[in-house]
Amino acid sequence: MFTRRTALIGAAMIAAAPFVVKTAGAEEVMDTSAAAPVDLSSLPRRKVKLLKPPFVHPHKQVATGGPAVIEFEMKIMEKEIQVDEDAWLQAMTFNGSVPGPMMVVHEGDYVELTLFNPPENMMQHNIDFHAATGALGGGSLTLVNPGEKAVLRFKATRPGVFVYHCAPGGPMIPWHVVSGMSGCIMVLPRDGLKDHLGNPVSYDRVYYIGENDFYIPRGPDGAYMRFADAGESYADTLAVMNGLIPSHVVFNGRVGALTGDQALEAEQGENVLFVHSQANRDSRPHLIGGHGDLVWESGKFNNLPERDLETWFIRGGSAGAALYTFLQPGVYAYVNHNLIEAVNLGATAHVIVGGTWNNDLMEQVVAPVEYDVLHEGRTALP
Ligand SMILES: [Cu+2]
Repeated sequence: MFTRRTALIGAAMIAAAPFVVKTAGAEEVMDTSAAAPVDLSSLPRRKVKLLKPPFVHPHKQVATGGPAVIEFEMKIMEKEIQVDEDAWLQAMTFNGSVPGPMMVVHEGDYVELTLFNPPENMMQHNIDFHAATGALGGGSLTLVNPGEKAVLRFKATRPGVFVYHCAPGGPMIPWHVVSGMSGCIMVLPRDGLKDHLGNPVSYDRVYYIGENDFYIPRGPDGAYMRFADAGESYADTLAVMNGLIPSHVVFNGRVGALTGDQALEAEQGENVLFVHSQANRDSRPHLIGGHGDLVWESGKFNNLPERDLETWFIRGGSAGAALYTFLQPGVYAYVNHNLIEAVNLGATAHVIVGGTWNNDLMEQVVAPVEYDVLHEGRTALP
């Protein structure tokens, strides 16, 4: 039932970190060639092009017709990314972005992913879908060396938002994940989302926020170290990783990825679905000045959503979803409410909401003004 497969790693990698070869080389691969074939030839097939987060490919919220086979393609790219003004990471990515793109299907659909590991890469990769059943979430059927591709099909049987990530074995697993190899899939109920009473709800926009903890080492001069490739970065990065104190905690791959010109947008009155994933570490999203009207904190749509949350909890290795109707215009900060991580380490996004201010919900009755300290200061309470 199990066979073993040897890792293929570039010569530079071997020279830089010979121990990596040993740990990655003994990954168990499942042989399913004796299983009875399944005939899906009667099902319609749809090919979907994935978008770079925070955007999500066009999709129907309520399925029309029966289950289909939804075809996706992803290319694994090992490349350096800039994480902050003074920090770079030898990243490993699905489709070139951190996080990888979000996929959307409906319960009962089949997800068929072609995973490419281009020859210019140095390392073996795979994909573990938390939404899938069996074979390490697909990880043991998709282990691809540089220059190889694999096609995995799984049936999306459970509705919710789920993490996917690379898991090529041993210490490669956490390293690849904190190097950027994670993303999210949303499996919608066929009849769409429901509120706490079972009434249908829909969203006008959906944004995918993937949170990452990075562990970038500092050199003797105190500056962040920059490396020629991932292999060269491994030993120093591992030392920081094992201290469990991230150098950066960011949304969508870098400090400021979702602020300024790249801030999220919405209009007053719109329902916005925020899907938030963290493949490695706990998080606690909070929308400053707003709420989670309906929150699937654990991200699984067969559970009733919680209402009116101020902050919600994303367990490391999971995704959650929060639906909010924006009632006031302005700039909202969407943060990890560990405020050190939000402000000092990077986990802040902005949502710019257009519309007309409602003084009934909030009014600045007196704008900041100097007061008469001698007079008012004496009469004011206490
Ligand atoms: Cu990988």
